[in-house]
Amino acid sequence: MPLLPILRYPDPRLYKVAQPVQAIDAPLQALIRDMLATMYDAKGIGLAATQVDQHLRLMVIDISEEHNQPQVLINPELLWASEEHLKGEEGCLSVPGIYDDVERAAEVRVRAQDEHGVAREIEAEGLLAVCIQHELDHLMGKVFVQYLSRLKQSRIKAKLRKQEREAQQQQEA
Ligand code: GNR
Ligand code: NI
Repeated sequence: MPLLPILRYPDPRLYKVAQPVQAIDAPLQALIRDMLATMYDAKGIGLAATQVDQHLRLMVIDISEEHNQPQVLINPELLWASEEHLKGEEGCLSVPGIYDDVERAAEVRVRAQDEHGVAREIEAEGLLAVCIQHELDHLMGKVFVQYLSRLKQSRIKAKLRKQEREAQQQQEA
């Protein structure tokens, strides 16, 4: 199962809007398998197709301690979000090493198809609610740092560009 390269902020491809999945066929099943393997390898709790440069409405999530409860959400639709909001610290596999507070709806209800094409409704709170909203944002071309101040965003960009440069130089040496 090949691991997929994860796009890093501020890669412009992270700003693309994902298109609906048209068919749950063999290539899509392969993408789902590779996304799950990539998410587990990177020790993430979620991964949106956008992050692996596939601009389809697809996300994988596993918030379990044992990493044995994968959830696949195809063509997810936000049905409802609570008025109550909560602030919590977020990170992102596309923004390595950066963590900051984001305010999100405390509870959400989402409709999506699973990997078999079966429609289901998910009522989420806590970490699952945060993760679903974080992944829905990726599918709309939004990265969590875009909720932070312009100053923080430019500092984060500078830091990640420096990391990128140093990794490049390491390879050349
Ligand atoms: O692994 C992840 N952890 C996380 C922690 C708090 C809020 C959101 C997340 S999602 C992130 C994986 C990721 O980047 N998904 O897009
Ligand atoms: Ni993310």
